[in-house]
Amino acid sequence: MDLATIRTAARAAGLALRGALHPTEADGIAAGTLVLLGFAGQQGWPAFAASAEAWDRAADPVDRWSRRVIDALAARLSGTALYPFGGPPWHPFQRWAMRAEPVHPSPLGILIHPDWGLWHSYRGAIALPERIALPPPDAWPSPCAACVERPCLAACPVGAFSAGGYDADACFTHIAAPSGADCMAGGCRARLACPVGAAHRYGAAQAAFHMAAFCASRASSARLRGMPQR
Ligand code: B12
Repeated sequence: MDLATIRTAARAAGLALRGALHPTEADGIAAGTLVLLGFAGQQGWPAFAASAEAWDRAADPVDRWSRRVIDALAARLSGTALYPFGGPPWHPFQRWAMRAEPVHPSPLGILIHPDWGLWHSYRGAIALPERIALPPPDAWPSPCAACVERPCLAACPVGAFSAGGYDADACFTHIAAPSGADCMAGGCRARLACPVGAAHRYGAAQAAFHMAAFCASRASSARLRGMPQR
């Protein structure tokens, strides 16, 4: 098997091949190759939007769709599927991604890609027994290194991003209130302020979906911690 075959199989399933790496002993994964799959720009969303999971009104539709599609792909490739959700503990997808493709931590915390900007995510990985030949890693520097103005940091209406990290509670409180209706409907202002990969920004339906899913995830983690629902 080679990477081109996996890329074609992933694309047929509606997913983008996000890169691959050779796990080491420190990763604790008994596999020769770990292949990352996900959404990149507008790739991935149409396949999900046309799925039964997108319309069945049950919880976690993207995660359930990912599991169905990537489990099937893993079975075809004789590999084992791993997912970024379902924790804690979480599989270290961001750390894996930094070894699989030219992504770097952005000031917002999420990884930035020189082409896709902030408009990408990981839907799963497949651990393959064989060691597949991989191209040498891309040495592209982070686009944030040359960005002096950092418009992303100034764009959040409640200043949720700072040197101290991401204040998810401040973000959630704002977007759950009427004053945050713009963020809820149009997507995260900070992410939208980034000029990198602007052509790959999510469409309105995808942006609104992710904001609603983010709200739902915060609400369920608050419930787990015994906090009042907002
Ligand atoms: C818990 C979680 C959250 C929590 C807390 C996030 C936080 N910032 O604290 C909440 C619910 C708030 C959240 C929110 C969002 N999340 Co989130 N989240 C996760 C999740 C499930 C686990 C993260 C984790 O703790 N990993 C555990 C550690 C061990 O893994 P790790 O790979 O080592 O990750 C760490 C390193 O990257 C490290 N790190 C940072 N910089 C550097 C630099 C170097 C050199 C190194 C070595 C490491 C390093 O920090 C990470 C966190 O500890 C991941 C999925 C996953 N499995 O990784 C998604 C994930 C990180 N989230 C994602 C996204 C998109 C979001 C949102 C934008 C969702 C939205 N609204 O659309 C928001 C905004 C988050 C933000 N700006 O930080 C994406 C990010 C994709 C990307 N481009 O990087 C992920 C990967 C999910 C996915 N399916 O793709 N999230």
